[in-house]
Amino acid sequence: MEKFKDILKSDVAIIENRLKNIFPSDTVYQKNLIDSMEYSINAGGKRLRPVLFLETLKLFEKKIEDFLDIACSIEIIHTYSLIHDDLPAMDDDTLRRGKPTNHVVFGEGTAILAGDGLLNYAYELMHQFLISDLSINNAEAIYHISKAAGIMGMIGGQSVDIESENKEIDISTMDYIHKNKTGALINASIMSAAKICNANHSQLKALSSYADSIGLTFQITDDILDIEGDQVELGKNIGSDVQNSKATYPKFYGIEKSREMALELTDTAIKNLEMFPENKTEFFKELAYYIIKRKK
Ligand code: GRG
Repeated sequence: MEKFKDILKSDVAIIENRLKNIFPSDTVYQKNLIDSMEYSINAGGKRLRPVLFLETLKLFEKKIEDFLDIACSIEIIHTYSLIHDDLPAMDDDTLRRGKPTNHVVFGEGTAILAGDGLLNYAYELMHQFLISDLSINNAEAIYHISKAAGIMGMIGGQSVDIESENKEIDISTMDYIHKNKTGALINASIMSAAKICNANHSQLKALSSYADSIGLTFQITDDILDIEGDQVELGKNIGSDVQNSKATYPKFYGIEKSREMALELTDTAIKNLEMFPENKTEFFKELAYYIIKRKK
């Protein structure tokens, strides 16, 4: 569907345009730090999470321009997590978004601070937004994002992930890791926008289930791409899951069963859209297919 690609391209352009000038420019002493933050933020990436946020706003007919800094904050939090995930103390990766990782270019100390700087700046931006447009819905949206990024979400999942390296873990531990490490921020990208739009209980439930289904599909696809993807197209090294003895879906279920699971999850995601007008959910449907078919 050409329309899907056009919408995606236009959303990404809007997000990247704002990201280009999002950090303070009047810095002297922190210049190297800001350079390292900008290096990773402007390195590309699919911008999946802020796109989900903007498209959910559109689903409820909200003006996306008013909420761009929240969309960018989600991408900034995601980018910090990638920088820290690539560090020698974690996955020790040298390639990300088709470029040498942050610590390879700027050194480990600066890369740690770039991640810290990005995370804190996202909260500055979100609170600046809240001060300018104070409402319970906006506060709830920011709470959702903060919780998803924290110990009850992404950091919680990541901590169990690194503790599980080289250990035999059960399926429910693996599910916990991925639901939180990858799924939580994807879920919050949709749910925070739905909160801003005052979505009702059944709409929230359907959107959360859609988000969880595409989030898990995203992870399963990621695991499969780490085995059979193309390093150049992916922009990151492959084989790192085996190298780091990670618990992955193909490791537990085999590749074919993992593919079947991803297909079933995609069906579930799409079923959850049925309660919304069909002409408004075309993008979300196509996005679910894009995630399962993605090569990068
Ligand atoms: C360090 C707190 C902390 C968390 C790290 C995001 C993450 C948690 C780890 C990344 C490791 C990984 C490969 C996870 C699987 C799925 C995933 C989140 C991939 C990266 O996200 P993409 O594909 O990246 O959306 P781009 O570059 O397109 O934004």
